[in-house]
Amino acid sequence: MMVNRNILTLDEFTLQQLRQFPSATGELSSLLRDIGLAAKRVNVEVNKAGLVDILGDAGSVNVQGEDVKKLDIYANNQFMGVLKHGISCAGIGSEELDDFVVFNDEVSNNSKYVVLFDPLDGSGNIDVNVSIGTIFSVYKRVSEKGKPCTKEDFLQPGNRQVAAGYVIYGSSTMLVYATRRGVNGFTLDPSIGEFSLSHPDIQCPAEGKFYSVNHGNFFQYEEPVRRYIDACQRKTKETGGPYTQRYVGSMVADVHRNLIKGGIFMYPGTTDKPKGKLRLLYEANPCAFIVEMAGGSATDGKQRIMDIVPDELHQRTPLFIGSKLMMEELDNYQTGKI
Ligand code: AHM
Ligand code: MG
Repeated sequence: MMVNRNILTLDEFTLQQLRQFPSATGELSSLLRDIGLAAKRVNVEVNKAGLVDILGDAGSVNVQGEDVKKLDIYANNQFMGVLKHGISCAGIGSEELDDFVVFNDEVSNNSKYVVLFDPLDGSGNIDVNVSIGTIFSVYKRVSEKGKPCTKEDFLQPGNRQVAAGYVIYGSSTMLVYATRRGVNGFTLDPSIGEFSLSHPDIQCPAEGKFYSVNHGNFFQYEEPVRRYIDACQRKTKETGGPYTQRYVGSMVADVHRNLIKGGIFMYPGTTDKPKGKLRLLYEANPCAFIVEMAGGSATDGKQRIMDIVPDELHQRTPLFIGSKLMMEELDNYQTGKI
């Protein structure tokens, strides 16, 4: 059977989009190409993680107080490296780095964007061969061009994102990428080493049957969340169910399933950690942008995730995200309507 080679690659797709806007500078396309390259390099290492001595603790502890695996560091350096050497990015913020990194060279100081990323999310799953991911968020800088970027460029609310995406290193490797023009998914075709458009114009179903939450924390959740989870378990055919509980423990994988099939993902605050575990700037915001652009929604239980004005690079937030109607039902619990 002849392989269909008419499917657009990521580069072809972004170039095609660019052709529709002759005034665009191409910086965003170039940035995406850089990210795609880093993702391919990380993918190669993730695939052989069980084989080589890259697996295991690197012996250091990251700024969140968690053990750093060697692959986290490798991924962080790859993403930072391509962005630094590219022409579109003035600086980055990363889960693995204490502070923002301002590239501060002539080209970077004239670049349009800053990028925030979690280089390898769900890294607790590396050792057991379960999907992990990279999440990224792109902002147009607000500081003066020609000068080094500043903290204000990074601490913008999520509603100012110009693009966001994630890469899943799973049964196949995928890059899902959103701009205000829509959400598109590309699957890595290993035979040509390119991300190829496999999921054009992704729309999140308004309703689904999946709910994803860590049940182990159930008794630490606030009452409205517990009542909603209880309702999920009681769904019948008549009330849109039955629901299925699915929780990978890699947010990218859980959010991706629910984006494609319809569902809701929750990481609520707990009594121990009222702000939950997930980070606003490079986990919640990019996923919120992608899911909203596909027709879903995302909140922290009180307000829209993307309206939160951040004050700190590593700040955490509770996260509820997914299909529109499921989020509305949850909201009814959280606002006391049910
Ligand atoms: P990480 O950034 O340290 O990998 O943590 C984030 C991950 C998410 O991918 C996932 O949804 C969550 O942690 C799972 O946490 P828990 O095991 O507490 O349910
Ligand atoms: Mg993470």
